[in-house]
Amino acid sequence: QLPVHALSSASDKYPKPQGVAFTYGTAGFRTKGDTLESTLSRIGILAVLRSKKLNGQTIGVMITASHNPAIDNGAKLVDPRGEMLDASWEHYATLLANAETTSELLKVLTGLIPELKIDWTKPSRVVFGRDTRPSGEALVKALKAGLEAMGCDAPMDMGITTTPCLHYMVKGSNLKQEAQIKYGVPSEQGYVQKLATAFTKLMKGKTPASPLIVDCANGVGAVALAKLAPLISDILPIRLLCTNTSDASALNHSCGADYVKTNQKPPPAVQEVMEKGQRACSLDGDADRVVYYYLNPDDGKFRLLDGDKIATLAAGFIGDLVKQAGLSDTLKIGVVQTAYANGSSTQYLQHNGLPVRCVPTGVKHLHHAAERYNIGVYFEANGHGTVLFSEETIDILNAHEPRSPGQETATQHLLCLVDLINQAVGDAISDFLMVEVILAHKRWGPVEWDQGYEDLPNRLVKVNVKNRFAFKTQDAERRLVEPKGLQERVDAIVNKFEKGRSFVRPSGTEDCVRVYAEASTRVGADELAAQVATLVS
Ligand code: NG1
Ligand code: ZN
Repeated sequence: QLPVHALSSASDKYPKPQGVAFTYGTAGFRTKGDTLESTLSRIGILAVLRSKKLNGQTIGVMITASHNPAIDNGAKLVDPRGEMLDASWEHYATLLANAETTSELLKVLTGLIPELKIDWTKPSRVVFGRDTRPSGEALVKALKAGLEAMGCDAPMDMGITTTPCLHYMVKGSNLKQEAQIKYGVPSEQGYVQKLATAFTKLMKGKTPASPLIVDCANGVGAVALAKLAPLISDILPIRLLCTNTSDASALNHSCGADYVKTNQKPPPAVQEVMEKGQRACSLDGDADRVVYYYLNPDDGKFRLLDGDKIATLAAGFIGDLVKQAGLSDTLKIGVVQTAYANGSSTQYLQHNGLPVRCVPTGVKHLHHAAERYNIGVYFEANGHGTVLFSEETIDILNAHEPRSPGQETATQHLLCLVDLINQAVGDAISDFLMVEVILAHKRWGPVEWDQGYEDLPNRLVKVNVKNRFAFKTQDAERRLVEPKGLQERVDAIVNKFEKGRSFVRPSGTEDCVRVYAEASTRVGADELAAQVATLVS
């Protein structure tokens, strides 16, 4: 039965701060790190319930605030197959986090256990990790208090690790022994080894690439790459920048994927060393997101190769491999985007015969939609994403009897890609290795990659409003249904701009409404965004 005594003392030790309401949103809980201790202790409680509910399968907890400033922190739960927590449980997370007192918490729990039909006799397994944020250590303590109070059997602490590595761990821990041998050892070392091996196989016979600059956002990506980069340095020399994880204030400060995407320029530290035509990429604070960029060899202008460009590159290359393997009638590829995908990228994909679906913002929506294809490519424009191969697809590839050496090679390449690309969640490191493989196979530099299509000029602005929840959307967030009448007024403005497109949605991670606009010219995109923003505020 519910260990009331242990739970009470854990809860008393980590009282909920008054006057704060926590919400489990798109990225789990996220706010100032020093207000999150009670929430973490309660996440510990919920993780145990979730594990028991799922018959003792391993559940993950990742403590990170990704690209946000060092002072923020956050936490999210990872389900057994390495995916985000099932949406139906987000509500319970919010419920537990907001119980004002210990007795209220116990009351909520007493109600939840029968409601969720939790069998208390089941075991519970939890693995957790954190990024490099200073508040992480205290939050781990609080989490452990919750886990221990619930009698969790030996929770596993991965220490400082990347978000995707934690997801990999969770997925691997829940595989049966035979499947696990194929998948890789569920440990950080196992993951690094798996990536290095797959990358080495895929790069066999290719000329070593020119050096790649990687901006680690002064975050945990630096720690992970310090282990991986030496294993592949013969094939891909990597120049690691922004690797300062000892100075907390440096995290995501004037560097990282978000800086590059938002400011449309290289971080100062990269700018200093970057040569024209050389490719660079920037990770975010927990290494689950990546964007590429380069300086145009002719005029030195900054060119961004964002998540959309990565998606089109990957979908094109994998599509070609499927054809070469003789499997294009069997394996269907699809691309999943959000409304933030540049209109040119969508058009380009459709033009190349690739089915494209648009879903609401947030990795979980993209992931689920991508699972419906044999091979599902999904990326957010900001660089979160991955390529999923369904179980059936992997079986088909393994059983495929090639009719020519060409078919054989293509099939093997596809199987190696399954290992290289994180199947649980997007991984900045695994993603950039995939990009490097594709560029090497195509003998492309960033310029050739960039030539597929030209991004429409676009602008993303934040608007502070009184109540962002008053904004309700439909059609994958592309249209407002509330406030009433507002969409019609947005449409009227959009119609004045050539190739104009704009939409308004409430952020799931910040207290604001976002306005996105694109148009045929820079001036047009800016003007459209400004006009729609004025309408909204
Ligand atoms: P919100 O705040 O809901 O717009 C942001 C990003 C998402 C996703 C989440 C999770 C944009 C416009 N939005 O969501 O794509 O990455 O954070 O981190 O980039
Ligand atoms: Zn992130």
